[in-house]
Order: sequence, then C-alpha cells, then structure tokens
Amino acid sequence: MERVHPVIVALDTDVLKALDVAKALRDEVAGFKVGWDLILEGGISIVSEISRYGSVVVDVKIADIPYISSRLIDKFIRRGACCVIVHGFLYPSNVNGKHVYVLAKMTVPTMYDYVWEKLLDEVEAVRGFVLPGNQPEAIKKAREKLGCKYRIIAPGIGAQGGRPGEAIEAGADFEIVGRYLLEDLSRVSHWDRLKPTCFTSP
Ligand code: NUP
Repeated sequence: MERVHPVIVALDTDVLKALDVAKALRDEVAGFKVGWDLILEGGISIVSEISRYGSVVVDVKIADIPYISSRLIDKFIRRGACCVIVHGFLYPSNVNGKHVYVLAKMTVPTMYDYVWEKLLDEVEAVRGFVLPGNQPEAIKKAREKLGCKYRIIAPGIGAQGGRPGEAIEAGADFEIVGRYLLEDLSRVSHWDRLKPTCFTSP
C-alpha cells in the first residue's frame, strides 16, 4: 500500500469521473467527500459505490430539526458513509454523535464569522468540525481550543486560495480538496510529507 496522504478528495464531478478518481487514489488519500453535485448525478447509491474505495464524508450540509437530521444521517451511514456534515448554526438544536461533523466557519464570508468560536466552545459529542483551510489562523485557534478531542477537516485548498499543507501545519487533520486535485491527480504528491495533527482516519 502506498503512503496515505492526509487528503479527502471532494468528488464534485460526474459519476464516471468520480469513480475513476476514487479508483486511482484509493490507496493514496484518506477518503472522499460526496456532496449534492455527485448525489444528484448518481443517486444515493453513489455513496455505497465510492465507499468501496475509502472513507466517505457526506456533505449535504444538513440543517433541520434533530428528528429529521438523525433520519437523514442514518440513511447515509447505512450506505457506507463514515460521517455527515451538518450546519453549526443549528446549535443548540443540533444533532450530535460520532458520525457528525459540524460546519463551524466557512471558506467564504458568512454569519459564522461572528459565532464560530462560540460554536467550538459549546458544541459537544461530535466527530469533529469543518473549518476553513484557506484561513490557517482560524484552524490554529480552533486546534488550541479543541486539543485533540475532535477532528478538524478543512476545505478551501487550491481553488479557494489555501496552499496545500497549510491547514495541516496549522492543526487540521485532513485537507478537503476538490478542483485542484480533480484537474491533476498527480498534485496529491504535494501532501507527501504531511501527517494529520491528531487523528488517523477522517
Ligand atoms: O466552508 C466550506 N467551503 C467549502 O468549499 C464548506 C465546505 N463543505 N466546502 C466544500 O468543500 C464545497 O462544498 C466543496 O465540495 C469543497 C471545496 O471544493 P474546491 O474548492 O476544493 O473545489
């Protein structure tokens, strides 16, 4: 097995390309992120198909009452996903649990910029947080607050301005990378010498 890079590939593409990329990188990356783009192309079964090649983080940014959110999360977990991203603004009415990643601050300006630190202080019993990899100072602050209690996964690398490795050096476990890798899979070598800060799996 080749060395696993601390990267989660965002498969925002068509079904055939997503499967090709997953096959090509299965031994080289920590996992794949499946979002609305691919699910609307391939249906929910694409989650099971991609999970044959690695851990699947489902990113449909769930934002509903806990009863509904739990039902949706169950459906993705039964299809083979490790975990699902939910919106943090739902706090204190968020779902929690070992499958839940909470989106606490985005890679673009949003109202999260006013509350993200409070979310990190208050949200408990989740798998981890999604924080902006193109804002390494936020990742650093988050890791200082969280210690190694929760995972940090970080989009915003490449197409959104973050430099490969920058978020991991600041304390993230995995960088989420879409367009920058989909354009050229050999760029995965940019993560050659990097390791997750705290956790070994997404
Ligand atoms: O704040 C966020 N920013 C963001 O880009 C939270 C996200 N989940 N994402 C997702 O990360 C976005 O939906 C896309 O799937 C991926 C970034 O893709 P790219 O900019 O690397 O192509």
